[in-house]
Amino acid sequence: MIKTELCELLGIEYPIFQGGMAWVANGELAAAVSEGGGLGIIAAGQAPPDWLQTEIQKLKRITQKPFGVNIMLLSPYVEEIMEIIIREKVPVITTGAGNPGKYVPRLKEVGTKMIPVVASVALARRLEKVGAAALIAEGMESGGHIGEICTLPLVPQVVDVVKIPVIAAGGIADGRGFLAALSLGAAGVQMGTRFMCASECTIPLAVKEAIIKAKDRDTVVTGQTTGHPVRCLGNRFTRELSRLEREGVEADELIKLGTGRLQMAMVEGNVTNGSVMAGQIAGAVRRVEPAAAILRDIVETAESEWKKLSAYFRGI
Ligand code: TUI
Repeated sequence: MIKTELCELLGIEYPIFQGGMAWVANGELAAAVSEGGGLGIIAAGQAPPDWLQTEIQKLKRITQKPFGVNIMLLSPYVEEIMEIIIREKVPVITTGAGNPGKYVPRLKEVGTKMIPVVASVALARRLEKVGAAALIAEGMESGGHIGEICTLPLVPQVVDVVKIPVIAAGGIADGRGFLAALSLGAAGVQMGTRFMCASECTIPLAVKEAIIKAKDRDTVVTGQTTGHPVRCLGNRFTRELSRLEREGVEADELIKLGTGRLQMAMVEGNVTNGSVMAGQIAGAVRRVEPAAAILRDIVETAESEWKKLSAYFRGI
C-alpha cells in the first residue's frame, strides 16, 4: 500500500503516471495503466483532433477510471484539442514543450486539472501561480524533448518553491527510482520508457526489443542546435543527424530531416532510420509485461527497499 496526496487529488490507487508519449500512448495503453491503478495518459502529440476523440472513446469503453491527455504545445492543433478536452470533461491534462498558462481559466471551468511538465524552477513558480493542480518535474534523463537539468537536482529545487504536488520524471523505471523520487519530496512519478514495454502498448515489437537490448550509454541527444534537444536510442538516423549538426547545417534543414521519424519508428517499426525516443533508464528495462504487473512491481519493490533503508537507521 502506498498513498500520497496525489492519489487523493486525482482519485487514483498508485501515484504513478504513464508518460504522454506521442505516437505511443494511445487509448489502449492509457486504459491499461488506469485500469491497473496508475494514471494512463493519451498523447495527443501532433495527431489530428479526430484521432484523439477516437482514442478517448476507446479508453472509456475499457475503463471508468481517471485518465489524462498530454498536449504537446508545439502541435498545430492545440486549440481544437482543447475543445475536445473541455467537451469530453477529461479529468487531467499534462502539457509539454511550452507554457500552458493561458489555457488554465477555461480548463478550471470544467474541472479539468492541469499538470504541466516543467524543466526549470522558474516555469514551476509561474505555473503554480496561474493555477496548475500539480507539476511534473522532468529531468534530462527522459526520452524525447528534454530540458537541461537532471532529475536528482531538479526535483528538490522545484519541491522547495511550490506548495502543489510535484511528480518526478526522467530516469525512473522501478521501485528504487520511485522511492528515491519520494525521498526528494515528490508525491509521485511519471514513467515513459518502461511503459513502452507494457504488453498493452501497441508499438511494434522491434521497438520494445531495441529498448530491452539497450545498455546504459545507448541513448544520445540530438537537435541541440535547433533549440529542441531530443533524446533517443542511437542509430543510423542519429549518427547522420549528429554529423550534419557538427558540420553546421542550418536548424531548418535538421528539423526537416527529423520530420516523420518518430512515426517511422513507433508505427512502422523502423529502429534504424526512425527516431526511437527513449530515456537513459532504457538499459534497466528487461521485459515486456502487462501494465498492471509493472505498477505492482514498482510498489512492491519500493516497499521492500524502504524496509531495507529503514534498517540502516535502526542500526541493524
Ligand atoms: O514534451 C516533452 N517530451 C516530448 S515532446 C515530443 S514531440 C517533439 N518532437 C520533436 C521536437 C520537439 C517535440 C517528444 N518528447 N516533455 C516535456 C517537456 N517539456 N520537456 C521539456 C519541456 C519544456 C521545455 C521548455 C517545458 C517548457 C519549456 O519552456 C516553456 C517556457 O515558456 O519557458
